[in-house]
Amino acid sequence: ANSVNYMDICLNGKHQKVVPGPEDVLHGQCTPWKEKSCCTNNTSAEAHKDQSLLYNFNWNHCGTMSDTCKKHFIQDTCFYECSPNLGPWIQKVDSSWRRERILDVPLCQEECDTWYRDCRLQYTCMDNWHTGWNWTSGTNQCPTDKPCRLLADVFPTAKDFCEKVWSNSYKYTTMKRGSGQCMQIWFDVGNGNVNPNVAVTKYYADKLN
Ligand code: FOL
Repeated sequence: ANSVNYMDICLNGKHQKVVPGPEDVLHGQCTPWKEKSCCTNNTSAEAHKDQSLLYNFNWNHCGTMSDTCKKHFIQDTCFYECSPNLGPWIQKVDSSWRRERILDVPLCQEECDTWYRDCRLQYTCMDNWHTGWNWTSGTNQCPTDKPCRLLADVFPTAKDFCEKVWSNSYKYTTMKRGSGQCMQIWFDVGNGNVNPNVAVTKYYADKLN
């Protein structure tokens, strides 16, 4: 019954709406959230740009990131900005750019494993992409004492990558897509499919009560 407290909530972040609701159009990979969304169409469009205005974050900080890898980061951005199903994992934070964060969202194993598989041969200089960059140019650049390395060397395992890249937004799990107990950043809606994360949020919200 009290699970309602955790359902249909938007993160109090930099770009999220105050209350989730339908959007006539969401761009590209963010379209699965259009029925009930915490992101606007403008945010969804920015999420697909290399130099997006969301955080001025540059995926290409160690050379051009492959499209195969980048599509997972775009999907993560859609999930982070658009999902109304993050209630059980929202925590207050004292930060310059957001009032709340997500912590330990249980990510389905395949979601993390395919993301890591598609990115492991890309390059990065940082094991936490939230902090420590050189922003003097207006976008994130590697600090001089942090050389570009193979992502698989910076993050030796898929678990290491998914958990550390956004400072523990995600928790790696061995639960499978469709189990109802882990979150998917990738899913299809339409053809009778509903957002699978609604049931996951309900499951954890009920447990918290
Ligand atoms: N995806 C997920 N899943 N979780 C997230 O928390 C998340 N966050 C972002 C994007 N996708 C996400 C936002 N990313 C800075 C860097 C990255 C970023 C937002 C902001 C940034 O300005 N970093 C500064 C420190 C700022 C501060 O903490 O005051 C730096 O020093 O690099």
